[in-house]
Amino acid sequence: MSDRRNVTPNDLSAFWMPFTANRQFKKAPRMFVGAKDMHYTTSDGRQVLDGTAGLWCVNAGHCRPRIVEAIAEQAAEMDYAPAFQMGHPKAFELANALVGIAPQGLNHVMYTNSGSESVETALKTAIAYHRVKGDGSRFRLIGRERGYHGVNFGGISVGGIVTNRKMFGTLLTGVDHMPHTHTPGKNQFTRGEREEGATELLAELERIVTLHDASTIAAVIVEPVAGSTGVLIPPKGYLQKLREITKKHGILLIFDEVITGFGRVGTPFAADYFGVTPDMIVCAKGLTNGTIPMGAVLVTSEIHDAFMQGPEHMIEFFHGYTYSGNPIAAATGLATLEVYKEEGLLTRGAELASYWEDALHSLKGLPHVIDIRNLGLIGAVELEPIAGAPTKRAFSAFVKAFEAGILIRTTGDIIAMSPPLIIERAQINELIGKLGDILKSLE
Ligand code: PXG
Ligand code: PLP
Repeated sequence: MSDRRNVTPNDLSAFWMPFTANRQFKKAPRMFVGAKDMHYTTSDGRQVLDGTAGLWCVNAGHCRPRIVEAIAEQAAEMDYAPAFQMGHPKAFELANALVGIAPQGLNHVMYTNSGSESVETALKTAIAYHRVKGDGSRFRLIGRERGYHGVNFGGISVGGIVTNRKMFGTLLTGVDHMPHTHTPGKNQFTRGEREEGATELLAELERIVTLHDASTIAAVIVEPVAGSTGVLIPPKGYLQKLREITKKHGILLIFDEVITGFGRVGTPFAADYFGVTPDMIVCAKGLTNGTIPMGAVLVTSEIHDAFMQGPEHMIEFFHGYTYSGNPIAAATGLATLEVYKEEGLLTRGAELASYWEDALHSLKGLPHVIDIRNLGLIGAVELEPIAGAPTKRAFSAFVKAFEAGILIRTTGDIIAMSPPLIIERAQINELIGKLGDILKSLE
């Protein structure tokens, strides 16, 4: 056989990296080679405090022994079982455990391998649900400007990030968007949720519903708190009103809790924090502490039961993935939920929230800081963009932070943080203290 390899060892060119400035990265790579609890180890042996829980996913901190063991044991015991027309116990156990921590009424679980796949699953379920109920004219989907729902076609269609959409043609048809919940110029430096704005924002939903007629709309999908586009906190009452409006019109409400799920805002799900129960919850990330890819969609009995009709030998829903409920992922999810439970991590964010809020807002007044936002253990610091060079200032903060031993995340000129829920107060001080020094040193 001829040698088809045309690469040299340590060549970085073959891997086309996701959501990365590839050429810039490969000139000056930033590599992690190890992780433990709150820290990463870099390839040059430095410790970096994780201010972002990886990508909003490592909620219990890194390389937790219980989770590591569960992965190893399951890999040795049974690596894979067919997902279609066969089962294995841990997928059922995990579904029960998830229903146990989910808001009341969300009693059934479908598995996926990511947030993006969970979004597709939820959108398809919504449209199919109306159809099995004999209401096939409800096919429209409503998302929101600045919403992030992953990168697959359905998700970018309901999503509202221009750069993620504009390259990809016509997307899904029959989609409309509500306005995002951020009102710059009105609500800077608000701690948590602001008082005003819910009614005006949702008048736009009523307008969209009137335009298309409610009878054509299947579902509204929102992130309870938009994470990816820079931590946009809804005003008080917004999600409650959204629930009322969707219910009134027979429209399903989907909460995309890929970031907000599993304790991020101080409750198991953001649905609990806001006291609003949607018809479906989309989750991923924290479900397995970010270790083994897995996502899930939680649905009400009403939705599930609507499909359970027709001859019993027939498949009820023609949807699923090769790896839906994969044994290693299911074992990992179970171990993760055990760690969350034993350490009280699903509510630890509530204990730390005010300390976190005070620490973040202490950055007010530093150079270039034009806004600070927070909820639970999520925070964002928005910087004034450099004229003519948007994103550059925040990216340079990111690189300096990495050099100074803290991991932050930037989107546009917004710095976002979401540390593992095991963070200690002293580590919050270190994270915010170092970030403050960096902000003072920026051009
Ligand atoms: N929905 C929401 C609300 C998300 O935040 C997804 C769906 C997609 O999940 P997957 O697993 O397919 O990536 C996400 C993912 C960031 C960042 O830094 C956010 C995400 C992913 C990567 C980076 O803001 N969110
Ligand atoms: N493409 C082909 C050719 C396949 O056979 C399959 C699954 O069998 C898929 C895509 C979907 O893969 P997955 O189930 O991992 O999403």
